Amino acid sequence: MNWEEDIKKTKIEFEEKLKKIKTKEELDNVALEFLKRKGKIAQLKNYFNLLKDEEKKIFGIKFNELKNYIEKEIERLNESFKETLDSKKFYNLILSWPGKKQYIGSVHILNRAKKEIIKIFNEIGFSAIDSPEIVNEYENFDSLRIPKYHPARDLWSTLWTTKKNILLRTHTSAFQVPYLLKNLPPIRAIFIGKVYRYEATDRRHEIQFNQIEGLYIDKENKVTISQLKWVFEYFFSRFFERKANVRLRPSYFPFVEPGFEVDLKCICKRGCNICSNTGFIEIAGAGRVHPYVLKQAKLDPRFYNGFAFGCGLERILMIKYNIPDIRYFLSGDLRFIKSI
Ligand code: FA5
Repeated sequence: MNWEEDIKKTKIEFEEKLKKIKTKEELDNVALEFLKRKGKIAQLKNYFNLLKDEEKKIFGIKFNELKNYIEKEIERLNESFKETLDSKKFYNLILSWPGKKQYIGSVHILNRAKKEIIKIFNEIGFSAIDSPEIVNEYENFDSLRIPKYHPARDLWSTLWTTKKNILLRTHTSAFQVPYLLKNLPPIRAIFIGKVYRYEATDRRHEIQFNQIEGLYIDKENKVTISQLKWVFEYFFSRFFERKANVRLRPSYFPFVEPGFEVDLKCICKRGCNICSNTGFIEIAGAGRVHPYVLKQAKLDPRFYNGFAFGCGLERILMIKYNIPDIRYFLSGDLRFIKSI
């Protein structure tokens, strides 16, 4: 009955076995062998019943030392097995899983379309110019022959800022005079950007939408309405990727004379929802720049002449992609954004 010898032997035996362990399963077996209820450590405990009181104390210390040592070693090995298992899992993940496609976002359809439109107009010599969205009353109205109290102001329901005479532009035409004041003809420019109207929204009307403004001014009566029609036909043929048929219908805008509504022939044969069964889709406003506007830009209407047009960006995208409701554009609905 030599407990000291038994404690030593148990420790050596444990260490020998520990050295040979290669798998987690082997470790579990060794742990069981030493630590289970009737395992090697539990057997050593029997000395408590056999030893005298003074020896019990020393034995208790040595016994606890061994037990703690074995438990710690097993725990340490257990941890290292866990780590290798985890790293194996990690490699499995990379090597064997099919890659999960991440949606990293995309350029919004409105921005894509703007780029595309600029490219088309560049081809026929129009430059894209940045224009401000916050303008003054003169730029948006007065410079364009829409004085205060003129009923035509009602055509553009306005969002005013808290600053006197400052508003969110209701149309891109607000940049015609400021641009002409800084640039001498010949001018071929487009301004694309947001405009704002204080009006009820529906399938075809938004409170914030985009317009493409075109401005062509040259001297000596070089610019003609047939050129205006050609520009529309060229632009729409390229944009819709089919031959576009355009109709100019007399209309009224205070800043052009004569003024037109530009209609695009619908692809339907006998009428459809998009063209409200008329065969044509109203797509833009246009006309010959009014002499009053040229004068505001310090240009002599006897020598200068030109045309301007304003087209709704969302409206032409609705036709191109068959979008039933203009409100989808700003909805932030990913199903819509991902679909086009
Ligand atoms: C104008 O804004 C004129 N500035 C256009 C113009 C420019 C005429 C130069 C002559 C010379 P209008 O309000 O019709 O016109 O708007 C032009 C286009 O913007 C419309 O043809 C339509 O395509 C689009 N649009 C108008 N209101 C809305 C709205 N609430 N929501 C979406 N698109 C709209």
